[in-house]
Amino acid sequence: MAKIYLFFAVLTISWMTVVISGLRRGEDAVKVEFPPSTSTSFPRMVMVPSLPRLLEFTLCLRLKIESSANVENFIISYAIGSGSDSNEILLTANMNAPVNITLRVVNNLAVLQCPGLTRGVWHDVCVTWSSATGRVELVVDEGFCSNQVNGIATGMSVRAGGVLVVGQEQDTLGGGFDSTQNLVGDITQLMLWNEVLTSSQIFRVGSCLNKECKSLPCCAEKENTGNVINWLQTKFEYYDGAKTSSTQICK
Ligand SMILES: [Ca+2]
Repeated sequence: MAKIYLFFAVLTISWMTVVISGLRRGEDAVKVEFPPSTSTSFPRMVMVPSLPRLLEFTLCLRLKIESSANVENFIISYAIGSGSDSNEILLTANMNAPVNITLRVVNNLAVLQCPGLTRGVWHDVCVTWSSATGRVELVVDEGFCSNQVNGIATGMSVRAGGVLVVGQEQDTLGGGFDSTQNLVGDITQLMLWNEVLTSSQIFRVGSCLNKECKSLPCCAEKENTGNVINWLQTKFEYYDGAKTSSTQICK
């Protein structure tokens, strides 16, 4: 009997090792699909740990907005309390011309035009913010669309202890959703660093996310593992039909 248990233990360990090493190579990952919302159903993923206080950050993800999505898509909402100004971080994509990504930091709004952002296509999106400079920078698809805005939350900080939701906008802490303020689409490789990455680092992150990543040694190492949100390790909970599925992110 002991031999049988040992056999299964070895099998289990071997299988886990294969899966984990597959993820670490960046060849296989998990994407999350967000179906449309209804008046009673708000597909979302909610980060289990909270965020630390941030004086700067770099936020990257791979994003595909579905063709059926609303004009305005709410991708990330990090709220600290209730009320219209409760979002410390709010990332949206507005598909009406002029197509733009917006980043709201402590109620300061940066609008970053990006005409190349289209529905139904995977895009690599990175945004940075610094309290010291007040600068917000956007890089989409490794510089295909780059833009920056100054004077955003200069000298302020993103407070710790809030709730980070992907796919819905919060009006109350972890709730207060609106069926028109959501994301309909897929995301993967969500990563957050507590610093502003350099342009060359962001370029490498984008390169690792897109179809060329298999040829680059950087993939699945630092560029795929944010030090605040690590896509391979940070725990999320899924609600109202948001679901994970395996995908070959390099294709
Ligand atoms: Ca709202």
